[in-house]
This record gives sequence, C-alpha cells and structure tokens, in this order.
Amino acid sequence: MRTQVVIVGAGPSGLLLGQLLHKAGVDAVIVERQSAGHVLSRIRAGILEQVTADLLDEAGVGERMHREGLVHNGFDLLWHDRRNRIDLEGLTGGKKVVCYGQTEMTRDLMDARRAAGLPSYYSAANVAVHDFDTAHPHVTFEHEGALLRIDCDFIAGCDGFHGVCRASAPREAIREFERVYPFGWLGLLSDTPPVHHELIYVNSPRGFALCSQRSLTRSRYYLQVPLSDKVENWSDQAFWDELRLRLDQPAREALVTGPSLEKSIAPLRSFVTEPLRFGRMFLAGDAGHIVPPTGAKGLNLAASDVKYLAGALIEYYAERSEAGIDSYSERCLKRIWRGERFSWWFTQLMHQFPEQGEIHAKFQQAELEYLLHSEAGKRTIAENYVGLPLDFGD
Ligand code: RFL
Ligand code: PHB
Repeated sequence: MRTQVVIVGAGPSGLLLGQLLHKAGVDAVIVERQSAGHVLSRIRAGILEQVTADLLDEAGVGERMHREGLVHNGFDLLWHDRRNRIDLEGLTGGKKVVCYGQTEMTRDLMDARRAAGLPSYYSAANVAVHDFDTAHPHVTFEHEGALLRIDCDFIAGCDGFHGVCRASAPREAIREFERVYPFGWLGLLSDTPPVHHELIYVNSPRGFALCSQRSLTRSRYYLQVPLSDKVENWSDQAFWDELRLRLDQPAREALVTGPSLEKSIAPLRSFVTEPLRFGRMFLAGDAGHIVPPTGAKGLNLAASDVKYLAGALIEYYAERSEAGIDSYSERCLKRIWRGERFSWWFTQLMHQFPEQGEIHAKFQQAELEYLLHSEAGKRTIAENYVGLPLDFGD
C-alpha cells in the first residue's frame, strides 16, 4: 500500500491533520493503536483558544462546536477566600475561549473522516516507523491478524507522549527537557450543573482545585493530590467533601454533587523535545511536548503544531517547496516554549509546594497580591490564557 502521509495516532492532532490534508487534496492514512471507542473514552481538555476554534472551522468540523460550545469571556481566580475575575475579553481587546470537550472535538473529527471515506486503521499492533532518514519511509503494523506495510513520503508522529515515533528518533539527534511535578490532578466528571457559569481556578491552603465544565448540565472538577494517591481510594463522597473545603462560601452553597461518570489521576509534567523533525518524520502535539494542564494549553499547542505541519506539507505538494518543512520545527518550538513557560508559571502560582519550604509560599503570596492588584498583572494572565499570536517576529 502507498500514500503520501502516514499519520501515526488518532488523537486530536492526528485527526485534525488528516482533515486539513484531505481538504487540500493530500492523501493520508491514519494508524492508531487503540480502538476508536477507547480514544473517545479518554476525558481530557476542555478549553479551546480562538486559534484552535478557527482551525476546526478550516477543517470543516466546527459546526457542532459553534452550536454546543460555551463561549467564555473570563474566569475566576479564587485566593484567600476572594474571587478575582480575569476578564479575558476586556483585558485582551475582545479575545475569548470556547469551552468544548476534547472528546466532542475528537468525535466530530472521527465522524468527518468516516463520512469522507478516508482510510484509518484502529487497534493496530506493533506499529513501527522505518527509513524516515531516507526518501522512502514506511510504516508497518499488525491489523486483524495481517502484517501491513504502508510506503509514504512523510510520517507524522501524532502518537502522544508514549508513542513510537519520538522513541524511534536517533538518541544522538534528540534533546529532551523535562520537569515532573510532585503532585497530580484527580479529575471527576459528573452530570451535574456547573457550580459557576465560568471556570474557577482555586489556590487554597489545602491545594489547587479547578471547577470546569463540559455543558450546562455536565461538570468537570479537579483536585491537586499527592502522586502517591490511588484513584480507587477516592470515593465520590470524599472528592466532593474535599472540593467543598477548597471553595468559598458561595460556591460551597451552589455546588451540586452527583455520581461520577469518570474519575482519574493525571500526573503533571513539563516536557519538550528538540527538534520536532527527523528527516521525513515530524512530531506534533503531545508526541513532542507536554504541559501541566493548569494553563489549558496542551490541546491548543497541538493544534498550532498541526496548523504549521499541514501548511508545510500542502506547500510541499502544491509548489514542491521545502521551505515550510525546513522551518517547521523552529517555528513550532517558539510557540511551544511560550506555552510551556506560561503553563509552568501558572502551575507554580496556583499549587501548594510544601517541599519547597515556607519561602516558596511567601513568594507565591507576594506574587498573587501583586498580580491581582495590578491591571498589568491580570492582563499578563489573560493574554497568555487566550493564546499568544501564532507567529512572533524574531
Ligand atoms: P493524544 O491525545 O495523546 O493522542 C495520541 C494518540 O496516539 C495513539 N498512539 C499510537 N498509535 C499508534 N501507534 C502507537 N505506537 C501509538 N502510541 C500512541 C494513542 O492511542 C492516542 O490515540 O495526543 P495529541 O493528539 O497530540 O493531543 C494532545 C491532547 O490530548 C493533550 O495535549 C490535551 O488533552 C492536554 N490537556 C488540555 N489541553 C488543552 O489545550 N486545554 C485543556 O483544558 C486541557 N486539559 C489536558 C487537560 C490533559 C489532561 N490529561 C489527562 C493529561 C486536562 C487533563 C486532565
Ligand atoms: C478541563 O475542563 O478539563 C480543563 C479546563 C481548564 C484547564 C484544564 C482542564 O486549565
């Protein structure tokens, strides 16, 4: 079998890339390790920047997001029992974000791909990438008992943090930067109305909490927990009790609780791979970088990688120009490092770090006092949260 681009991974990066390439007449095959049902069962991001929402429109899959997504023009930051509104719209000259679950976005992309009759292999085992340092790369895998091989011009590694593409890059050609945080996020999804019409980010002495949502009737909440905690030791009741202790009185009173639909613990990590191109193989999304979820940047950075990669590949086929391909890694990494910096900084600002001693707590207190009493301070949060421009000058 032969195609122009093999996309490894059918998460949001791989599916979005497939759709953008299809729109431009470039052929791609997607190879995914899990079943489609499993991909859709993962509960992840909730906040889309304007850049990401625009890209869904460009890919022709934005219709349901416009209908069902909730436009948010601000969020609350709760600290010392006081709510501080970050007026995203007012502070950034009109920018907003859309609350629309990654699961829904993935479903829309899968449906569009199926409707267009585009080839995808789910439940593919032993996926391997070969010869990407030559002009003739190929991908092999097992599917329904058969060993398959796809020859291609390019491989797009959209296979997430634990994927095979980054792991196949030559060790001497790759640099990795990593920080692992000493806590995780325990998340709970429930069919209950959100406690507030916007998100509430909470810095409480008991640890960080986040009140998010998926719709007017579905809520998503998170708690900072020690890495040693096991999800099976957190009953729903224990979760709701702890969340209440981290909220202010109005939120405690407004909180509607109910049985969990999903509960899981995610570790927090900052991670960047340099470069993002190895010959004819490119890394995009979580395959190349991870952020702690505090700044809601992971999916949005994945989307901007995909925008650059789709543009570069389309340019290659339309004009036989390698300019976009050659600048892909550098262009992405500029935006990635800005997203990484904000996510790291906002994580430091909002979580408890008892192992860093009292001086860290004092610095954090002084920084929050400064930021929340300063228009410029709030603007720096807002500008980063809505998403920095796609391209900065040098
Ligand atoms: P994914 O979603 O991990 O998809 C990769 C796909 O590749 C498949 N795969 C393989 N396929 C074939 N062969 C192999 N050897 C393979 N190995 C893996 C996997 O099965 C999978 O289907 O990466 P992608 O597409 O780059 O998307 C990235 C996003 O998923 C991620 O950045 C966000 O979810 C991060 N994130 C958030 N981002 C935001 O922008 N806003 C948010 O509000 C936000 N909240 C979050 C988040 C991530 C979280 N967790 C659980 C880490 C909240 C949480 C709790
Ligand atoms: C979510 O709704 O899952 C979510 C929202 C904002 C974040 C992280 C996660 O910063």
